[in-house]
Amino acid sequence: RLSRSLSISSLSGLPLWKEESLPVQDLLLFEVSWEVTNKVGGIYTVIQTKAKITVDEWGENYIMMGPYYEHNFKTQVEKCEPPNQAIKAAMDSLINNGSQVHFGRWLIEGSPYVILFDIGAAAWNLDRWKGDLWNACSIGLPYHDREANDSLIFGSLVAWFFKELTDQLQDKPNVIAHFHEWQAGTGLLLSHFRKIPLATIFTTHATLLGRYLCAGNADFYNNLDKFNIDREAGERQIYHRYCLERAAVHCAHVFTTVSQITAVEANHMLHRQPDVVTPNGLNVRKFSAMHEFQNLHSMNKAKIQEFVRGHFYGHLDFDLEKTLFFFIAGRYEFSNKGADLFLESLSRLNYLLRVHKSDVTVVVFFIMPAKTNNFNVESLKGQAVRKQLWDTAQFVKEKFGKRLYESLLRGEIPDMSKILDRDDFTIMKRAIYGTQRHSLPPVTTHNMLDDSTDPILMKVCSLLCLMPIVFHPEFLSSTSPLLPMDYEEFVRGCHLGVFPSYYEPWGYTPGECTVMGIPSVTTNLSGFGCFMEEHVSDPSEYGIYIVDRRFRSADESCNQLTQFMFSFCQQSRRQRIIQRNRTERLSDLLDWRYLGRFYMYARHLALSRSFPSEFKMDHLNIAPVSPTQGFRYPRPSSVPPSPSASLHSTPHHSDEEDDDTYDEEEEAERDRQNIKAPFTLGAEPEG
Ligand code: G6P
Ligand code: 1S3
Repeated sequence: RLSRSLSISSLSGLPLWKEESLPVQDLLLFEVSWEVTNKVGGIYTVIQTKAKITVDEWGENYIMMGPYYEHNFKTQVEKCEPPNQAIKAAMDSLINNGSQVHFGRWLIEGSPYVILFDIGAAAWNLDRWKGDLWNACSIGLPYHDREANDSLIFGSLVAWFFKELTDQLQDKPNVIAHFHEWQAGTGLLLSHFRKIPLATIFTTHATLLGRYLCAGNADFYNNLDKFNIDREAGERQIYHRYCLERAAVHCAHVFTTVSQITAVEANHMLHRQPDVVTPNGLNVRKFSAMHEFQNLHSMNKAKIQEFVRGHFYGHLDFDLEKTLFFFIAGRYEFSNKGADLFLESLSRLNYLLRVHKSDVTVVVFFIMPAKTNNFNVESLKGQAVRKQLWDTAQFVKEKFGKRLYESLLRGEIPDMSKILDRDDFTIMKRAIYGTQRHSLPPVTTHNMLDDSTDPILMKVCSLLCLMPIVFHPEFLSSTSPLLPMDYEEFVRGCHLGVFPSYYEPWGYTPGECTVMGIPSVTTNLSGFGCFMEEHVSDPSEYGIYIVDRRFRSADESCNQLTQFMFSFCQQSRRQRIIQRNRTERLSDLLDWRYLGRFYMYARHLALSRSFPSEFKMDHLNIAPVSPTQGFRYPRPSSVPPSPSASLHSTPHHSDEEDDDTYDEEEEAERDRQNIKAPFTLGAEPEG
């Protein structure tokens, strides 16, 4: 059955899974996360992008669970009745006992069912539920920790729901419950102690202690085995959260994490080796613009150029045709996300560009949400000034065109020096005078609440020379009056995403760049970077630059990043176009249709451990999978073989690419033929 379910992707030769090999009609699959319909960080992307393939496999037997927020529900969910009587009865039981539970279809691709629990409406149970938690596993939660208390309310409602549901079902069908991250883990914990018959999976997307220790500038990876983890958690006042996380990890039938590097971390911080690594994928169809993606780059770059014209008005002493746009984006964790390293490298890059008298300008965007009270006047004014210049140009152009036309109708070539009159010149001069500026363009686009202590601003101030920087401390939106683009459009319009993270269990940002054909920088401390190192022979040739932050000093990493960016600036337009084509070719590797297999394996394993008499791994015809196994993209065939190419640790393109006969499609086809054996999952693909 498994081998029938394999199909080969026409794009890269990767095997894609079409169907689940489990008897899904006899099962219910629940996925529980604080980020279902509720965007907080990267887990939202995991759940949202994976929905489509999971619905394709599980149909109506797949249900997500999350917290209810009225605004999210109204804007993202279509209310409906549960299709399953047992689910309805379980929900009714909670509702009849004073809780509020909502059911509907989440309006994302795949339209999965969601059950959302109202945390506020159940808060009156908190003290009782704290007692239950204590009695179950001796974990006490302090009064002031709102997040932990919410997690307990959510978990108690989820466990209660599962109790009611499984009482109704009486083991038919069996239930798999997949919990993400510690906030959802309480539900797993309570279900375990109440002996509710579930096959449970717990996925950690980052360990609590790892995140805290790295943000505190600890030399984390060199001391993984040396930390006194209980003491570290206590000193950071997160001991109770840490206990919830560790208990959930140990109660789960199957424990998974998103990358190999986080698996090592989890082993030290949580004292359990993950059973499966479940790398994060993307719903690639959403991003894949086929051959249009180069055009999309051009169109969106033009929008960014417009913004830059306005933002830097009065100081536009650079050529936008020779300007590259670099950006960093994500949760605002200054050192964890590598914003510190990026800024330092930008300063060094600026120096190199000047020394080499480069005519390239780099404009750098920081898209990291911080506390603000709206856009600042100076930024808005910049766009207004640009708009006024545009309107003036249009007005004069209209007049000019009309006079020229009339003159031609009369059979005359007009006297160009007279075709515009004094008024026209006055209007134009006034418009130009209006662009005079006595101050420098602002670094931030918003009024920041903590500007005096903001780490990006402080670092910018401390650097002697820097290229133009725009700090946009809010997520992007196509309805913004300042930069009206959504994130995807923005990424497509940029040239390079730079994500030199120190703590990054996976890291979606470079992956999103990849599927949109935009080169990016990542590190060998990010799950994504390690995954690419493993599955792509020469990632930099495909536009994935991996900074070594593991085995080099901070200064050396900074120089390496500077060198990557400097070499990128030296590429010709043609080389950039070719590199974007190559980057986009890696998309299949990040597709859930390919990576979803690891989730499948985790489910199989959980069933075999929780219901061993019904589900045996050998009967399921499934063998352990390891991300270290199998698939590898070859070096692009037009790149010369070692040793000459080994001199280039940075973007390199052969002479062939400067030859007009060079054909990218041909190269892609040649590379497809060279691709190495794929992952195997118990069965070999048929033909
Ligand atoms: C795309 C478009 C080309 C354009 C190029 C600019 O490839 O299809 O028409 O010339 O982008 O690339 P650049 O790297 O200079 O933004
Ligand atoms: C986490 O979100 P973050 O940005 O706080 O989970 C993401 C999804 O698994 C992961 O990509 C990221 O590295 C983690 O850090």
